[in-house]
Amino acid sequence: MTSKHPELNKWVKEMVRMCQPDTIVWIDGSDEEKKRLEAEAFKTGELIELNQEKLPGCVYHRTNPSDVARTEHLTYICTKNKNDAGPNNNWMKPADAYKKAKEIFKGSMAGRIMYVIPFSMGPVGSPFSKIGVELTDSIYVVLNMRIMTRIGRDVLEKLGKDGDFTKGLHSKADLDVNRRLILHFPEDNTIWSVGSGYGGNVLLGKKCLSLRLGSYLGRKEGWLAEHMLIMGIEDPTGYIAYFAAAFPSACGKTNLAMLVPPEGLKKKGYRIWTVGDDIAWMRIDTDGGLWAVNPEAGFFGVAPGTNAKTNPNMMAAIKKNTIYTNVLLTKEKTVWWEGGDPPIPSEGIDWQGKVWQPGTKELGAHPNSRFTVPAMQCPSISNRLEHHHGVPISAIIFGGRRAKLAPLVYEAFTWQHGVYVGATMASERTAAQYGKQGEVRRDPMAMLPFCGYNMADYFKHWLKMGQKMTRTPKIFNVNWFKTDETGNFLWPGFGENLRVLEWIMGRCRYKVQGVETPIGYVPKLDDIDLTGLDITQNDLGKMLSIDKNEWVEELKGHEEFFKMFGSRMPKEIWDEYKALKKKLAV
Ligand code: GTP
Ligand code: SPV
Ligand code: MN
Repeated sequence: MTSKHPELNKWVKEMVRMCQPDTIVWIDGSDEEKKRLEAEAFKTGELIELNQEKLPGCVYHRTNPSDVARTEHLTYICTKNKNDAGPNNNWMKPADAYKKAKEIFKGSMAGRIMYVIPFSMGPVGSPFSKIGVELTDSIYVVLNMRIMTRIGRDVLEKLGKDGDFTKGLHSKADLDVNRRLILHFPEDNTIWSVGSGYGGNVLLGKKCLSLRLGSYLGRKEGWLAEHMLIMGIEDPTGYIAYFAAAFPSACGKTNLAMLVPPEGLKKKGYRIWTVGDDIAWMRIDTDGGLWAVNPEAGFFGVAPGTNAKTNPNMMAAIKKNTIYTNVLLTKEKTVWWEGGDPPIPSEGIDWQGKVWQPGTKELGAHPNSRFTVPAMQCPSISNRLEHHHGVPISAIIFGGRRAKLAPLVYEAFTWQHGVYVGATMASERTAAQYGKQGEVRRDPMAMLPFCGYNMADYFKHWLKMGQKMTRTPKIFNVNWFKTDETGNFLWPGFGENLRVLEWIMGRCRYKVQGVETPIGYVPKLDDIDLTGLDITQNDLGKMLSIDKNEWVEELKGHEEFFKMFGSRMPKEIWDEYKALKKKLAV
């Protein structure tokens, strides 16, 4: 088979010549095809079939132990001009990058099958969707793309003879970390990924297309591609307020997007609708407001810590048709992870393929082990997921892991100040990326690893978007991760976070007042509903307090970060910096 698209056929042919697969298979997206691919992967051991009585339609996969998270140091933006990639990205000249990767791709698929996956980010045919084609030698990738995006025949049909598409090439090659590269060529609408089999490195529709190339396109075309969840909160009158929230990887997007109202707030009758858990594409619609769509069709969520208490909606979703990666495999072919529901299995095989028992020093599941599940299986999924306009955004929420400093919640004074709040985000490093865990690093808008161009221009783009809107969303910052002197979290988090969202919703509807502080508005103690919680107003006061000395110290970090961008940094951001410095001085 080939397609009706001469340019696509020509490109596939060229890539085949380089990678030398034995066979080429065009993916049609059918159920029959899924079964066939699974059967093949069971034979080779690429996948293990799970207990079909307990977990119907579920499969298990282990990645190479040296290949369990995104490798940011091997991820490059390849633009002609180095300054266009900016100090926030690794950069390589396109010609050099192609040459270097070609050496690894050459013959890498010998003895293997090349799968051609046409996929759509966003509903097939929607005016805001983007089409890509991923070539890969991994069945695991095909089956994941099948859940995370819309794939197959309909997409090719939509692409027609001459539609635009992103060219994505992936080969596991030999999975050698020294021969691994994740390359983005925004000027060619092309992605080359080699030497990895881990999610964010190889599901090219996700971080590579929807965020890195997406953000680049967004600036060109006047929209935003963001690392954000999208959720709706319905009040008892039936009114739904939609929020988009950016937290760095493994900092709570999935959990917040599908939270279940806590016992104490239940009688208020709130209902949560999940639109997305990782990526938001946002445009200004004809009403002058900001509207968001989730371009994905599934969730690629962190397993450890997910249980019936922290995330009951996800636990319900992942009972069927789910791909489990790097979790613990039990004797009865079910799965488990640290922080999962009891009982703890008496024995199992860990993420590295070794025998594991309770008390074994090493973890059963890798901290960044994940599940891949169709979004439609989530009980709280919004019917707006398939709607091409998406949902109107009332508030944008930034947040990260900060043991100190950032209060539980505060509201920015204006859009411009909100951009500053997003631009100065920082968070402790998690297992979702290689590097020293726990170290605080600046991660503006949770986009540091995903902004496909110079971040100074990105801040400028955010400022411009604000000017273009006639009705800007309010901007907030939250921190669920503040700790006491002994390192315990002060705030219970998870479902209880609704108490903070309730205040945010009240602010958006001008129903509650805020208390002005140098960094923004915080809630009055009475305005956070603590019903049913073992938290006093005094405790809450601590979570909302602002220590000027700590903030003065923090400002040095802001300055240092902004200076990296030199004269490209927008003046408005420096104005906000100066205004904050002045407020902290009194
Ligand atoms: P990516 O998929 O990597 O982009 O991350 P995400 O932001 O969707 O992360 P996720 O929701 O999966 O968060 C995972 C980690 O955050 C787990 O360890 C959770 O237990 C923890 N977590 C989530 N919400 C909360 C919270 O409200 N409080 C606390 N203390 N931990 C939380
Ligand atoms: C993240 O790391 O932010 C993720 C997982 O959402 S991955 O798709 O691997 O990037
Ligand atoms: Mn993410």
